[in-house]
Amino acid sequence: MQAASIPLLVILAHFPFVLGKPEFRAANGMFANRNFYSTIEVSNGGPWGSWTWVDMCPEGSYAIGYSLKVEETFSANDETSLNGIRLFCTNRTSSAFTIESNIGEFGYWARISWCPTGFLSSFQLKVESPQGILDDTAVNNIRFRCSTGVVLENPGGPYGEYASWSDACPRGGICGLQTKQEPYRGLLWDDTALNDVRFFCCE
Ligand SMILES: [Ca+2]
Ligand SMILES: [Ca+2]
Repeated sequence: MQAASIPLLVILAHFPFVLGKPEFRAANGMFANRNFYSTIEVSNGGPWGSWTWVDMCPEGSYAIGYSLKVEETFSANDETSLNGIRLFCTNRTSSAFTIESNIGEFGYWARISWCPTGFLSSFQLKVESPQGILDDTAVNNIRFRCSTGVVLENPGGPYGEYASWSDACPRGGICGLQTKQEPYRGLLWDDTALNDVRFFCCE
């Protein structure tokens, strides 16, 4: 039996997705100085907040999955919808880290969606336009397209519309992100949390 168990261990070490999710650890900016060759953006982000910090996948790995932190609808008079984006980075062999830039304080992390093969490569934002004296939420949802063409979408907020897709990473894939967040302003103010995001492409 010894001879049979060695190939199995080799397979598990190289394909951690065979038996479900590997253990992902939070990168917490550990790889933030990784080189990238391009930034991909969209033009329909919200007007509030400011750009926060960059978080990057470790060298040699790319984002192949994501999860969203979304505040439930009708949870409050002041809704914020999308609060955070977490990317799952791996080289599909040994490395497994999550990255997330700054996140808002409302809502919960929901399901993870994965590119069946390839990497996250482009994105599209669903954004509610400014509502004046009414309640604003800014970004409500995001779609990703994988390098193989598969489009991923998870449940998000109900408000707003999708606009144009970003450029796609021409080589490699998405390997980092930076969010534009409106910090929590307090009880008497209209909060929106996440307002925009940009992603980085690595070789
Ligand atoms: Ca408002
Ligand atoms: Ca609001």
